[in-house]
Amino acid sequence: MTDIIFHHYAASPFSEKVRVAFGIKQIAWKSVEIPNVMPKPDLMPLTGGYRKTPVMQVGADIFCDTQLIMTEIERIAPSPALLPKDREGEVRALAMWIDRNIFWSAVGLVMGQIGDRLPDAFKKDRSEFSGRSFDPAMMRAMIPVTRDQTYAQLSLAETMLADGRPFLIGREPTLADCALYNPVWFIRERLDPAASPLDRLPRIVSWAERMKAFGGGTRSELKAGAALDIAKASQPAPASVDADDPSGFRAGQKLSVTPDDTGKVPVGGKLVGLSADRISIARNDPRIGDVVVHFPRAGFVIQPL
Ligand SMILES: N[C@@H](CCC(=O)N[C@@H](CS)C(=O)NCC(=O)O)C(=O)O
Repeated sequence: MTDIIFHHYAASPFSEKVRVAFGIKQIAWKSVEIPNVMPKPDLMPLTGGYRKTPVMQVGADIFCDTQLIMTEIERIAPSPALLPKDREGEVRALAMWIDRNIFWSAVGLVMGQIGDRLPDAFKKDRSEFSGRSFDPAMMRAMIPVTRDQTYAQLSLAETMLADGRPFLIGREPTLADCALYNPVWFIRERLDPAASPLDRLPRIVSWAERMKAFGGGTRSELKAGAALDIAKASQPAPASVDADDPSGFRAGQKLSVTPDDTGKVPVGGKLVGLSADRISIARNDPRIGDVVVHFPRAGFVIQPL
């Protein structure tokens, strides 16, 4: 198996969603630390412009967004399953709700409390990233709202645990647990392990302790330059385009792919892979040669170039 190379930084909650999956599956992986703000000069040759954190690399295949990174990890290391075959749609839908709703309430809550202590470079970067001014005073004023929203949404997860099950949908952890660990970990790390509203959600707190106990798998450090050398020395894996896809896009067509929410930087290339789940585009970079960049379909806008 070609090594998993994970581009991330310690304080990134979406990275923690993946690191805990490495822990559950007891996977060995190589860690490349990336900056938490732009510029990211050693990441751009790989992604072609996608700037979010994390990114996963396997040789010359680059996987963007944890939605896709998690399904790819499941393919590489199927056991223990985070996407149980009979419940895959359900856990992926739960993960989507958590990523797109609970996460943002939790970020608002945390930033409302620590935003004014963050460096100006971070505030400027996150204003560009989100398309909205990163305004600590406004976020502080919004704490009652963000705390309410975090409480109301986490209460749904607390209800799921009410019958004594150890994990969200049953006896074993799934992708849904990894997704929920992202905002809960963020609140616990940046505020306090029992910060409000977690102090009202005892089942979530015990569940978070169970998740923490999985650790983060077997990590070894890799220099960013070495990851680029690996991409250069590798060939992308074959991919295929579904000729029946409702978009009508054809193999070889030039397209751009852009996240629909934050960090909206288009990545251009030639279509080499298309399914309901993912879009894969081939690009060439002067430093590393041919790579294929893979994105999920949900939450990404595809446009012909
Ligand atoms: N939908 C993305 C969200 C990733 C995301 O928003 N990550 C944050 C860090 S946790 C980010 O990219 N922040 C800006 C940055 O790191 O440059 C995913 O699932 O990977």
